[in-house]
Amino acid sequence: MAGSVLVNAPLRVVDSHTAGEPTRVIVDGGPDLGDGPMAARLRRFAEHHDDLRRTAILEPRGSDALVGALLSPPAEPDCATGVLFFNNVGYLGMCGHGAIGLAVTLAYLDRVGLGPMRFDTPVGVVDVDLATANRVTIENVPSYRHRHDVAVDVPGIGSVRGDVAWGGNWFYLVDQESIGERVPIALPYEAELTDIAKRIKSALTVQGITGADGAEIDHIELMGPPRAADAHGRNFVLCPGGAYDRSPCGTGTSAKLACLAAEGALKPGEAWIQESMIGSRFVGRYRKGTDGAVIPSITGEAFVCAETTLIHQPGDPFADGIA
Ligand code: PYC
Repeated sequence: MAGSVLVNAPLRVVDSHTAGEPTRVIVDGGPDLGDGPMAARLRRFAEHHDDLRRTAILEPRGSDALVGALLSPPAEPDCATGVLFFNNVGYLGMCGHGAIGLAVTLAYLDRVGLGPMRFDTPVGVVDVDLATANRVTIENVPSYRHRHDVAVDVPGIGSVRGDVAWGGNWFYLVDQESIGERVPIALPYEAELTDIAKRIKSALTVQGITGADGAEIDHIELMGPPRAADAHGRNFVLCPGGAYDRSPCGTGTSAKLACLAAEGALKPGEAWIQESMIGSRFVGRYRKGTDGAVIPSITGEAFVCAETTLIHQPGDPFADGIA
């Protein structure tokens, strides 16, 4: 039945943006997903409560750029909360901008104080340090370059070369120099950049190029030169549902750090200032992990921008979102 998820249980949400990219945290309401590991809870959420994802994220209550965060008691006892991230087409293992937004939201609600805390996610525990009400550093899950200099034949573009890397999600990272004509990474070129990234994504699928164990590469990251003199790179990240990340993408910056480390192009502890498509920025650093992985840390700012109760009026044909 349309709108069933909201009929008896309105959802209280707090919206924030991290470097321009929105996060919606469900702060009251939501299903009981049991007490297993976060990855099992994510599967249960996807299998039995996808209507909640659609209602909270899709238009008319949400938008394609929005990432949702459902809180769940942590499976790891030293964590402040467990969290499941989702978007307009499905679910994310981790979300860097979302974790920064979540820390700022929990502080806004007085559920946590400044200082260190940990979040339990389906792909591992993330350390979080809330330096001020808005400035956060996350230490992400171990990240690594899976394959280097992988060629993909892209219809309408030609041969493109890039790295496949894990930063909490799977990325194909392309230095724009490897694409003949370089489209500036800037808002007026959103349509062209989206088209290029979508073509690359389809070509990866058709040509069977994946992450480890056949995992789908669901994020495409185009890298170009920075605008600001003190920055090191600017990116355009195509998210799984077709929207571009307004922030420099926390998991995408983690994947980039893993590639820089593998290349010997950035030392442990050195800062990498990553600009986004809209000019917002994250500061990335890494320390060495085990088995060739790096442990990235990402610093950025988030701001709470709305407190809302999502409701359903009887007869609303789009209470479950416009799919
Ligand atoms: O910041 O990791 C991130 C992210 C993933 C998708 C959108 N943002």
